[in-house]
Amino acid sequence: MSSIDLQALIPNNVHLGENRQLQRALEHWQPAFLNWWDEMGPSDFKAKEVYLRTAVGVDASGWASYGYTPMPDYRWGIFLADKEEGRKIGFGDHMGEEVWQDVPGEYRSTFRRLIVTQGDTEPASVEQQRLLGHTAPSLYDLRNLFQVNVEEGRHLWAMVYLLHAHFGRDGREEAEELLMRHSGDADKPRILGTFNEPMDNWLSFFMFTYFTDRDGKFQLKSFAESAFDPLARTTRFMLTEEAHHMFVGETGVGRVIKRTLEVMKELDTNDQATLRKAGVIDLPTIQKFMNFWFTSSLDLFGSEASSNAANYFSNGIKGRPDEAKFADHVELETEMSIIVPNGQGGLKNDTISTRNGMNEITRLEYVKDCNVGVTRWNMGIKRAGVDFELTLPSTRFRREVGAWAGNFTDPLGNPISAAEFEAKKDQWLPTPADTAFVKSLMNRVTEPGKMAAWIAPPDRGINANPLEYEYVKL
Ligand code: BYC
Repeated sequence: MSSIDLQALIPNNVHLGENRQLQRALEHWQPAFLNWWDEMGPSDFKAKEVYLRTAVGVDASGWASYGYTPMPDYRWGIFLADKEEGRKIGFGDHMGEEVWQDVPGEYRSTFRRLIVTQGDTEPASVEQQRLLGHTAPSLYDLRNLFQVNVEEGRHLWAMVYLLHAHFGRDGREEAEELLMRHSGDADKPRILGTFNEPMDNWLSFFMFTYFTDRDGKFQLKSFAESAFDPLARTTRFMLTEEAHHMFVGETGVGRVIKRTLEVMKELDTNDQATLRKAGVIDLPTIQKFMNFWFTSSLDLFGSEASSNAANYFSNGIKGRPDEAKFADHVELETEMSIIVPNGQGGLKNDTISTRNGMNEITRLEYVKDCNVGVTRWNMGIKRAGVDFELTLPSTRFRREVGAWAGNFTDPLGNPISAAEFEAKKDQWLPTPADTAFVKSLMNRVTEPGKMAAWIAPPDRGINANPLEYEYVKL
């Protein structure tokens, strides 16, 4: 197992102390990061002690320690999963060759672009969530928000380490730029669409951590297959932390639904106005928020047919999530079918090479994974005896990237006219009034163990602590 230097200015298991130049470069970037955290991170909670999990190693059995820390003192470190001796490239044209410990010159700009894109999403999400602390429904949720935030900060460190260690001066410049673009900024926005969406309520936060963090899971899984071993090792460890973020999303949405079902039962109604008046979020509104964040996250996988994606796969840059479970790891002459607009208001099947379809293959795996939680939420609804089912919309619905961008469909994926979409979109997507209503419920609850009225308590506390634990000392 790799040795861990926790005492260093930058905790790490990459022997940073043995590479003075790299250490100096990263120590130079560190104050810029802290400055960014100060200006763009969670607002107004700097001095507060938060019960946080900190990565202190990469051993599956004991990689984290828990304790009170003010967020600016969080030990953001560089942790790579242990090296797998003799690891070979598992897919594409270089299949079976030794993995690379450095970036081959011919793939340098591609790797740089992908690492920058991945890195860009991490601080972007912290910026999006910056103000949510003011309206947290409980101390438990407030702590989870901050846990997610500090870990996204660490994921930025993970990408910045690769940029500094393997991309020389260009990499250092990109690392600086990662702190200059900002979510929603008119002049210098974040790279990918979803990360510029405003997030001003906790229902959106839970949907984001369920759907958008799950894109993170699948992109990281693709990188975990990479022939560039430091990228594979970095992302493998990031996945360990990522699981908690999706847990926050799944249980968060589940608790919102649970509370709504309780009030539906109490009042014996499914009338939207009555439920809203009673201070809970009606199920059709939850469906609309789900439609929004799911479809936005679908765009993050890129175009259905992408020569970029084919090149990533052929060259060993980015594999499919869990590549080992596919039968053919080269896909040299294989083909697959995708559904695209037929140019006359309908749809048709197109045959493309499997390599060109890598984004779509990953997206479909993602959709399957999204459905697991939806099924669990529906079981709760069914158990409560309520006749309502949440459903993921079609991957053709409301797309802004790929074959369906600029084409309109209903949530089932049936092509419709722009006029029909315009006329019906308020039934399918959150309206300004829906968002205003959800926002109106967002009042801060700070008493340990207490919950806002629109959300049920979680089943258990954090790290075997009771729910009444003081997760943030305000
Ligand atoms: N918005 O050939 P295509 C996470 C661009 S989330 C705007 O299909 P490609 C996290 C694309 O860049 C995971 N632009 O693209 C979650 C390309 O631009 P250029 C983040 C978009 O390259 C929560 C052009 O459209 N990680 O970790 O096959 C909290 C042509 O498209 C979008 C990654 O994304 C979009 N949605 O695939 C915190 C992994 N989609 O080059 C963190 C790194 C596409 O023509 N990124 N474009 O200017 C990649 O692997 C790929 O860039 C993509 C797209 C999968 C995003």
